[in-house]
Amino acid sequence: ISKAPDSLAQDFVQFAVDAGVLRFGEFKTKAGRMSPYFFNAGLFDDGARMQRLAEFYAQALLHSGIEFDMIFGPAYKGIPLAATVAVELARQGRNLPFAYNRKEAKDHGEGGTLVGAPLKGRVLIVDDVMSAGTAVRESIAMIQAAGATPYAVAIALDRQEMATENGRDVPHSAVQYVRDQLGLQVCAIAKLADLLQYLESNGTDAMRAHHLRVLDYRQRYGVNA
Ligand code: OMP
Repeated sequence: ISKAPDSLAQDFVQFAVDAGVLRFGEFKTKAGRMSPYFFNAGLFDDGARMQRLAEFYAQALLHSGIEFDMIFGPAYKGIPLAATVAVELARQGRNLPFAYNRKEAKDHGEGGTLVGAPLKGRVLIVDDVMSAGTAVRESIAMIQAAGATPYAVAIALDRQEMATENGRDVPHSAVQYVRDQLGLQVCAIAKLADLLQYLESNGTDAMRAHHLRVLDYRQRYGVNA
């Protein structure tokens, strides 16, 4: 059963809220912004949730129509994501190689920083959230150094907010930068717009209050996307 991208995104937001992965309150982001919401993918922390998460990635990728030859998971958070998405795609009849990196190079045993299948062809990077895009840039460099093609990025949530360069806000998001300047295709299961739609249509007073705060935040830091 495949769902329209819109309802997939709404289901995903609901799933993330239920799992306590998407929270509302006051949070400081990596860029130093006070955000009324935070998405902590590390809290998808049991087998059933991981499985469901991988299904969402696979479903979003299928809808996107993006073609790729293998999967890469950047350390650390991308590693279980790449592995479980590869398992889910195989379950759906698309068995593809996957690889990941270590943060520190090993000087014994197999050596090197890359583990898994050799990097080649069109590589899909699987990560959780892209904020400034720092992590993605590192993955791109690793893939290029191995002679493969950084081709696409799959993330769970696109915050659709201004990236920062040298501590200053720039008028585009990291996702837009990766797509428009670096030429990679980007697939997000959900984005800020989906979160706003969820909060608006939820109907409870608490969610309506969160909706207003997230709207304010978008007013201040959001990009047109
Ligand atoms: P970049 O590597 O700069 O793109 O930032 C990704 C990081 O943003 C993640 O690894 C988190 O530390 C952080 N983050 C979230 O995980 N969820 C959010 O909702 C917001 C952030 C953030 O700090 O911007």
